[in-house]
Amino acid sequence: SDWRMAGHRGALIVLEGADRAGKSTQARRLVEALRNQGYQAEGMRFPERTTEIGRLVGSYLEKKSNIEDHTVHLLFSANRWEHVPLIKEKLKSGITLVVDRYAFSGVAFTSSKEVKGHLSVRCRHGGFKETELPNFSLHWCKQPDVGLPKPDLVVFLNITPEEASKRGDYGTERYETSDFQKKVQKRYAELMDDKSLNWKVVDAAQSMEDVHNAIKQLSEAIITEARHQPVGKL
Ligand code: DGP
Ligand code: NA
Ligand code: NA
Repeated sequence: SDWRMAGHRGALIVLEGADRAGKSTQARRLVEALRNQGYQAEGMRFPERTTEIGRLVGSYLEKKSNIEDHTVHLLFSANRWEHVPLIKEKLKSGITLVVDRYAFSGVAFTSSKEVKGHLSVRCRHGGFKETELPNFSLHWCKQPDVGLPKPDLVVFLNITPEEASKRGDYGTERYETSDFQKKVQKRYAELMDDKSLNWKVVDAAQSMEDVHNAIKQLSEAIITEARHQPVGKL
């Protein structure tokens, strides 16, 4: 119906960044702005807490339940996988999806965890030796999301932990401490070394309007570029 999208697929646009970078606000504003320009656009967010798997993840984040670290990593990933049919259908029908967090949050957050506890290893000549459990490697963390639809654009909203803390206190959910968020930032920096992905860093300390305009410009360019290309895979 609209000249901008007729017959073409939509783009998969992901917003990433530490907590308090303004992702959710910017995702909403981007969808609104794209629609005003005549594009078909919809928002999506992960974790999507309304499914059965999402409710498990939500209760874990609210600290109402404890779930073993590897297990919850797989649940976050499963929560993305259960939306893949919907993602593919929307893109195919020409809808651009603006996604608030994706697989990169999974890797950045889980790999920032220190595994607590020790492994007791039986020695050859009797007795036990305590060895530390390894931390989560980026490699391990990435595996469950391999094969997910690949974003055409990943916007990283960059904010220093100092700037983030000026925006008021963190909430009370799991991960919402400045020490943890600092580790998360470092992990994102490592993930951005992957040049097979279209990362764009936007300074999230700018005014809300400037951040919005930067993201909108990047998004419009990618919608035009992506529509002739097949959707890739992570
Ligand atoms: P929110 O974006 O406000 O709904 O918060 C979700 C929280 O969960 C946030 O602290 C980031 C974290 N998170 C998002 N995806 C994953 C994931 O795949 N794995 C882990 N461990 N944490 C995630
Ligand atoms: Na949060
Ligand atoms: Na958010």
